[in-house]
Amino acid sequence: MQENNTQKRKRSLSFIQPTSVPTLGNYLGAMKIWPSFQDEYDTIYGVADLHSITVRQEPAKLRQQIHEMFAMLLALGIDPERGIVFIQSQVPAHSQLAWLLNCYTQFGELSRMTQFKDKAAQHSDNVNAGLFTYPCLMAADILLYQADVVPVGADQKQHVEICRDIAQRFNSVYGNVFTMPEPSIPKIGARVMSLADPTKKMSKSDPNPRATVLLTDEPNVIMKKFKSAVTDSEMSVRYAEGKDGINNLMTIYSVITGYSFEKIESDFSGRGYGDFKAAVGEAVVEELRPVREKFNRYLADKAYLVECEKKGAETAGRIARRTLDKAMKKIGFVL
Ligand code: AQP
Repeated sequence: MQENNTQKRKRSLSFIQPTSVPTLGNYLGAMKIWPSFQDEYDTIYGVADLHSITVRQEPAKLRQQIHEMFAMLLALGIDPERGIVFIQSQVPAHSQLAWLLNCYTQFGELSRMTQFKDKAAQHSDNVNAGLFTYPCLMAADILLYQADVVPVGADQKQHVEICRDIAQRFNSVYGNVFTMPEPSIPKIGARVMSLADPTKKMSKSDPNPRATVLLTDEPNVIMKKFKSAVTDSEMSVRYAEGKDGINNLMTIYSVITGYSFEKIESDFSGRGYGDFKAAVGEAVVEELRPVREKFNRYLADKAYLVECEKKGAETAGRIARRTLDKAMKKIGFVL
């Protein structure tokens, strides 16, 4: 990461919560393309561990999942020598700016967030303030680094939009403090659905193991999950309204192989769902094989992981501190 390069490249930033091993949804909707951003942008990738405690986490498991998510980012091809990769909670400026931004965000705008409504319904026994103000912390994550582009899946588009509204409001009072970020959402694969209920998005915290494919699943497990994926009784591989299960499998197959829906329909015309599910399963197994192997290697080298985590937090911390100081001075704090 060149902090002071004269030919300034645009900055891209994305985070992922260490709430479990990432799913095929996280991968196809966001993570698959993250390494390619390193060619064109200054990149920042983060393990969003502060976000993950909006839902109760078991301490030892959370600690392990944070290291695992960091190892997964490296396994995907994110290179700590080319960009910044770090753990969010190791940079205190995230929590500090989040508090400031809370005071520039309206209750009404937060109440409209779909993710808040969904998660509040899912965890009705723990509708905490953090779940409600989650978008302010996410806005802090983005704005601290003056990110130009934020590659995300479709479910996070609303959060990038509220981040823009908060930045705009702050800038209109204090001048140009924050860069306005743009979301970057893939054309296909932006919303991968659950294999057990294809009307619901695939989520890593889904308690039903048959709903998700995890990036660390062994080939036989992946094949089994695809064989039992919920489809319909029509037995015809075609993309159409009301065929949520098949549409989802076609989307997954298309993103991985690069085949158009027309080609998939013609290749599987007159063949049963069994053949198609097996083909999708095999394509996913081959796509994820190198990721799983590299992940296991990085995870085994704890000393290297911790060294990269520390270095990432130091570099991120320097950039974040500059933005935080600027925002605090503008508000009127004494630094
Ligand atoms: N089903 C999905 N299809 C496409 N993209 C998805 N993303 C998540 N689910 C899908 C994208 O993955 C990135 C990282 O997500 P996150 O961990 O920051 O939060 P999330 O969106 O809440 O993801 P999960 O898997 O649903 O996590 P839990 O279960 O913990 O809430 C984001 O860019 C997201 O858009």
